[in-house]
Amino acid sequence: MSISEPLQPIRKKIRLDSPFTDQKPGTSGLRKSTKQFSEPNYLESFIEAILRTLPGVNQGVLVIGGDGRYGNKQAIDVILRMAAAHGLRHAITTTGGILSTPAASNLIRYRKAIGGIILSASHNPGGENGDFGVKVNGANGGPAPESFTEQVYSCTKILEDYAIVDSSSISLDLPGQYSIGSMTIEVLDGIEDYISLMERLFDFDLIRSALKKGFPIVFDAMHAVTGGYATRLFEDCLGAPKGTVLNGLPLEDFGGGHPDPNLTYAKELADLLLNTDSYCFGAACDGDGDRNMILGQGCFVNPSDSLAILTANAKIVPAYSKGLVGVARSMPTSSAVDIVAKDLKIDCFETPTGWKFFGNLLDSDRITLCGEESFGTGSNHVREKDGLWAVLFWLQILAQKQCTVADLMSQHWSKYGRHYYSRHDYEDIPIDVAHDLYGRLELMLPKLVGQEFAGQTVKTTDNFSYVDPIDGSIASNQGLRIILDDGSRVVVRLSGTGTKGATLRIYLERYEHSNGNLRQHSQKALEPLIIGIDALAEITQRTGLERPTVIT
Ligand code: G16
Repeated sequence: MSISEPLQPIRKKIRLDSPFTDQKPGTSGLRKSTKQFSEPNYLESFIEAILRTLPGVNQGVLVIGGDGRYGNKQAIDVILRMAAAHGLRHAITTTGGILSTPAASNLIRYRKAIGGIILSASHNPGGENGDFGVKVNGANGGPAPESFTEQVYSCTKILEDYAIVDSSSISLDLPGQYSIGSMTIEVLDGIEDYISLMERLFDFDLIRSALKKGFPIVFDAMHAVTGGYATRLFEDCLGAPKGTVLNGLPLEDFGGGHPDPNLTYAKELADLLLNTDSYCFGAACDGDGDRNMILGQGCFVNPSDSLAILTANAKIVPAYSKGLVGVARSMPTSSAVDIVAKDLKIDCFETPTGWKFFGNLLDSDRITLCGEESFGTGSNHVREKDGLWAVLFWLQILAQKQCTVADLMSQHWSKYGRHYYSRHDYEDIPIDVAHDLYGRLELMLPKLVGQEFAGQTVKTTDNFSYVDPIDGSIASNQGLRIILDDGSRVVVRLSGTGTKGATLRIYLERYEHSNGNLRQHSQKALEPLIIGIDALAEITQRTGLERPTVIT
């Protein structure tokens, strides 16, 4: 079916006063409350700035999709009509407008699009009272670099109008071909291509036979974007029983939940694995499908350890059987992977927080795998972190080694030692309180060197900055680090992705050698650091919070 109407772009005046003045130019898009996005001209203004800034718009191909949250379909309708008004040749979107972030990255790459617009506020809650977001990915399939988002931001400050075509909405119910004026639109099944990619990377036969032999798994889609993907992958392709995927129906408000796969927000899954013996393996992904949490029976895998374990066992996976060229982790991620990289004699890079910093390293073939402590793991197969890819990677290793998650972790620690690790988040604290706390601690840093902290001596302190080894760009003010004599460290950062107040993140790490005590509870092992940073930065006193909002 085709909607043939004369293309009459109309220019609509923008009446909002500087709508994006509080946008953080460092993020690869815009994340705000749904209410804010519903204001007249708000979404349109931001899309206009993107379409004026993105290279290749005239006659280009654009991928558009989202995580299914409230506002997803309406936003796709607006973006398609604006894309037509800006002279795009072809737009690709998906049935129901559902497209996970890694699947979008894949589509952009293999359809040679100029980029993609992904409608998601990631792991933030959705619905009318939740959050909405617009992310922009470039032609390499990865999050747009800071230089691009800064240009978009500058453009939003001078916008006076936006261009849109007045046409009726196209249906996203079934795959099909449409057109608006001279722009063609393809609505495709957003799941198929992604599954084909996974089939090329992993040995599905091996995983299928391991599951068949009696290795019960469970996956929590958290009523978010991965529901359809996971059902097709685990239940249809890999033969796991029906019901393996929990909360598999994508809902506009994620069923009222917070689609962030951690022990607090994926509690239903955590209870199944940690407090019952029903399953050998459990996993969850976030709102847009790029994050993952891995659990074994009675055991939680912290994401820093997960990256180290995938690196150490990568040759098991067909796609990485020839070995890895290098790995990278974000600065606050524990150095568990560094030790493995050293053992494998491959490079290990330390980048600032945010997936976009891996882009140049991946594009220039300096790394194969990368990850962040915030439940993000990925490889050079796309340019985003990829939740279901990480789950398949784990299943492939377990199928090959025929062991449990807990056994694999123990074997890993007894070879490499254990990096006790935890992140404490203090959410929704007043912005001025957070900035005062951070600023005060930063001023104190130089004086701490040589002083006692948490029973050790402070070796170095700094505010992390990064020089990109490929293009020389500099990212400074990326987090305060206190590094102790025994290699333990505390990192303090302010989140760049929250939408309510400020979020203070405290990252704690302590290394225990392979012949040390590897069986402690993390919070116990990290206690001196936890007490030390609370006293030093006056966290409880200044925030009024007795304990962190989320501990992972
Ligand atoms: C948080 C995490 C980062 C992650 C970012 C975006 O940022 O700490 O590691 O890269 O979210 O994640 P997503 O793409 O899943 O939204 P911040 O600044 O809040 O710490």
